[in-house]
Amino acid sequence: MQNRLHWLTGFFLFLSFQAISQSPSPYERQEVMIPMRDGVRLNTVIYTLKNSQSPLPFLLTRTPYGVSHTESPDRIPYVKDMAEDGYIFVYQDIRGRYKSEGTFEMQRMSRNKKDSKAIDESSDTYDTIEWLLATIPNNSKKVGMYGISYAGWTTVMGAIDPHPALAAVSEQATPSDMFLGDDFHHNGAFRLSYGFEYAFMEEATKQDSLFPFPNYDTYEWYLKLGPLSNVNKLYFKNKLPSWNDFVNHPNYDSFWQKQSLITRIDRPKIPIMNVAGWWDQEDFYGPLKAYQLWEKQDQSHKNFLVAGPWNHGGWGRSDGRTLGNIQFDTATSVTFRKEIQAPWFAYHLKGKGPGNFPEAITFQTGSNSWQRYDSWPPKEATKRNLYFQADGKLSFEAPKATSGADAYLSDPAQPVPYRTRPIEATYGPGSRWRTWLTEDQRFVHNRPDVLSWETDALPNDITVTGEVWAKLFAATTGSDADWVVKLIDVYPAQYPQQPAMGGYQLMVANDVFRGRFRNSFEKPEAIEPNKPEVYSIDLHSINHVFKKGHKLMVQVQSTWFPIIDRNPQTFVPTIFDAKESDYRKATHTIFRSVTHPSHLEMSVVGK
Ligand code: PG9
Repeated sequence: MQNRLHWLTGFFLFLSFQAISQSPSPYERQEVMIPMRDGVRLNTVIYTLKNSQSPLPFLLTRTPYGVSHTESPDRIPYVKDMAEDGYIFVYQDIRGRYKSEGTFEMQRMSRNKKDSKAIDESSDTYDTIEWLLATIPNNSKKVGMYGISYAGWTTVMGAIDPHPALAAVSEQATPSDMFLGDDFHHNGAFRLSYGFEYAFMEEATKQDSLFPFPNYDTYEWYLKLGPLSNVNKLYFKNKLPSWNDFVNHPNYDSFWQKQSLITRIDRPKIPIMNVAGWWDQEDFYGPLKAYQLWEKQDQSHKNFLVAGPWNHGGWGRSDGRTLGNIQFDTATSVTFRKEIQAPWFAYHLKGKGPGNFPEAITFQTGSNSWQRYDSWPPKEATKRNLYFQADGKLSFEAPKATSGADAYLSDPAQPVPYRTRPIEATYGPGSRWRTWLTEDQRFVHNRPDVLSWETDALPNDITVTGEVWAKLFAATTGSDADWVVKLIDVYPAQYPQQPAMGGYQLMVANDVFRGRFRNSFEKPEAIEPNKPEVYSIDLHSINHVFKKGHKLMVQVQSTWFPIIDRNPQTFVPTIFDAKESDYRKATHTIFRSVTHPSHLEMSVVGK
């Protein structure tokens, strides 16, 4: 991530930071090859403090995105507060990437522990730490590890089987489960544009490379691509292992289960700070899930959560005052870096500071304030149901009518774009990928294939802190369907604080569910046409105040393209083998009656 921060959006920030930082760096750089137990050597950049009086702990980050260009840590906004405290900073190319030897394998984690020469990211972390302790002079024999996304995941790999010197970690935006909620699928729905472009970026060559789209608007390109089988036929030719894995594992089989942190995480053995961004466009499910999994077995208060109003890795980049069009009134990323991240490592690695970290620190959007909690979600939250009603209304009262439904025609040939077109390549020039979750949803509101329900203007604030679930009672004329549910904060039409935000539709929770998996993610089943079924869809946790005068809105749609591949709406054993003729229009019905009361279940604090 460090490199991608640099290479992509972070590049200019780094440059501008350098411009104001003229004084010579107190850090000294070396680049070395560190041997692993099987003889493979990993390229590693090490920054040591030139005139350190006392032994210093290490801060290690391991990434697939290239480390050779990494600036001195006192010049990188993400870590400069820690650099001021003094550490030995270590950046490593993981196996098979950039200047490291060996072969890259996406999320390599399953070594046979009985074989002393077997390797994975956990053993590579262990061997790196062993080498650092023995080789780098003036070290305090303590190590911390941190990183965003892939480097968050390598941090988890360090923590599940920790070297004895690993004293504290901060995983930030780790993926937890690539079938259920992170980069490659959500609830079984395949994240087409991300999966396709990321597999190419990491596996076509040893260094990151972008797929050469002929079109600027990739919406058009993906639509013309047709059935997914065309990817290998026309472009990848079975050469990219991750794409082949997507094709060969269309269900939640042992391939995904073995890789999931759900089957890996047990008791937290060292202090862990999990960090999530409310509008993380890549791995939002991951850090919340990792926190929850560790928390279940946390008897000695080692596991912590921080969440803020950020996109993927936003806490490491900008000052965090805004995201897209949304303002937070305060520099949330600076607060994280200075007042949370730096003190966390200073306490655990250097014994500095009081160390009284609350269980959870989360930024509450809407009220724009940091909140501290001694449990997450907070115990005082109560469940309230927000029901779909006739005439596009939403209310906290259950429907009384014995019948009632709304319907729409969903056409895979005209899918709803997930963000405003042109949809630039995910990491391509000018890409607005990083802020799409904050985009004004009016761009699809009133499309005939997007249904909306909304409350009246709120007489009082409503605070939702904790989980949001959709319980959708729905039927289709087809035999498979996707259900996308979005919870939206509708700003008042007149909004003097920021006039351009008048009437804005801000998504605060969302997800997609692939209907074939309603009974089991392992065994997909066709949907019986026209039969109402209930779909429970995890819209994840939020901490948001819907302010007085705003409205709550729910939108439901069945395409979200091309981030989600098109569901043929005709059941086929695997969508990766679907034929052009399997993709058919279908009418979907959302029920709102006494017997089929579609609603959102929300964790509400206060009245
Ligand atoms: N979201 C990216 C990723 C992490 C892990 C596996 C695959 C992709 C990332 O930003 O690193």
